[in-house]
Amino acid sequence: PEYDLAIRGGTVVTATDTIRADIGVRDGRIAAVADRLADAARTIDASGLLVLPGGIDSHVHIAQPSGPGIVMADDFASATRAAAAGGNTCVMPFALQPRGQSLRETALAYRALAEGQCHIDVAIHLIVSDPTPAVLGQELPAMIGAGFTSFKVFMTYDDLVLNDRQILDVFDVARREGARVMVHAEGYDAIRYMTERMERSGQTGPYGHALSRPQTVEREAAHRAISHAELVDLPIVIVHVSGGEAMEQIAWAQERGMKIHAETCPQYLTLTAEDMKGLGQDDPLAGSKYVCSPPVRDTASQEQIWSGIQRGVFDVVSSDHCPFRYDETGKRNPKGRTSFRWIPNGIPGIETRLPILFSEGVSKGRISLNRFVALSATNHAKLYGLYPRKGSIGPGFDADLTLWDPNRREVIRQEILHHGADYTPWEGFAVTGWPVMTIAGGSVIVEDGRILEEPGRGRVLDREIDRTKLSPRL
Ligand code: DUC
Ligand code: ZN
Ligand code: ZN
Ligand code: ZN
Repeated sequence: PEYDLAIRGGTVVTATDTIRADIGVRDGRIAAVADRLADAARTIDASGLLVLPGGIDSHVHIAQPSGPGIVMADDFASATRAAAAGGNTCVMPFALQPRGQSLRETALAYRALAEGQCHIDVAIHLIVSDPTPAVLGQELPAMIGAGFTSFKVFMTYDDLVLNDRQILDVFDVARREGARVMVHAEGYDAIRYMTERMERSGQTGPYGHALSRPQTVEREAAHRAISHAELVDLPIVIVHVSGGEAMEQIAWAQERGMKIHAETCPQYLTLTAEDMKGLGQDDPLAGSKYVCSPPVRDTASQEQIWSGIQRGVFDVVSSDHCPFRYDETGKRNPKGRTSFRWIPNGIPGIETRLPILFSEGVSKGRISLNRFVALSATNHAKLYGLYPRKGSIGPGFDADLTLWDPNRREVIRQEILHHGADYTPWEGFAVTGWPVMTIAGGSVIVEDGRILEEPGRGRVLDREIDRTKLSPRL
């Protein structure tokens, strides 16, 4: 037969087109997209289904060191298993540089952790926490050249925060070397001040987390990051934007022609700070299941973020999957009972990102199918150096595909998920639209929630710098 696999009769959706077509796969790549195809060794009937580029989640945390006594709930096997079940074929986690440790050592050790353990391909970002002269002068340029072409910097957290001069210095390296920088924009000193104020006033429960990090601290940091990016002349991505205030700063910069990209996440479209009050629950730490940073806001913020998605302020919707269990090693840890400041920040969402975005976005008529594909796959590939290998459907692309039933109704429940966390913040959340098959590199790896393979197929991808693509048209 001419093809290893043919997917027939589906509606093929890319960021720009929606067509009825068959897809022929050979040697793990898409060989043809056509009206009618020659013979294939295996045929999948996709009639009634959408055929989408596999989801790419460019912001996930896997097996990341998270502080004494706190264990991240997913390793590479479980995170990529859950991602695949949720319709994804590529995820991008972070190799976090502990202060005092070489960036090279960090990156290589993290890659070794991933090798052989993944169900789907991964590409690794760095987190730069210690921009010493050696890191700025040699290590960071070397690692960028070695395929770690993107990294994140933090404007808060004791162990990660960079000061303004350090941010300018790493931006400068990124500009010279052609790397993509993601910025966690929340102001460190303002958060510390507010945290102490909340603790003094007795607001120590999970909801205090929201009060300690109001939109003001995010808006200020976003503006500061934008200003630094303007000075250095570096396009940046401001990640996990939670509400209208930071978004307005980004829109303002974009209107002035600055290349500021923005990411948001399903939690900012569907959850609110009220969830952190744990109303009606016996356990005073129940609200900790929703603690993430920036915090989730309110329904007005959700609408603002939707309007930003519709206006094109946002390029990508990622999960910011950052899974901690609700047991004693996670959210409900003993120190967390004394103050919210000890509750680990982050929620699991790698498996539910696509269904929530599809249901709230496409099924509810807020965004088109094509925009869904752009926000969930194509733009991730373009921003982070995986395009035109991944992120769309056409000859030459990896055969990473998700068959999607746009009409299937599901209720999100922990018991149907595949992640390592012991809860989902979306327990009981009803969606319309669900992934029914995930195909990675031309192989069916998930069918109807069943994982068909042991981990090991997924590769760790090196990326190359293409300076002409640093500011892709999205
Ligand atoms: N930032 C993230 O990107 N993820 C989880 C926690 C955080 O602060
Ligand atoms: Zn962050
Ligand atoms: Zn953009
Ligand atoms: Zn994150």
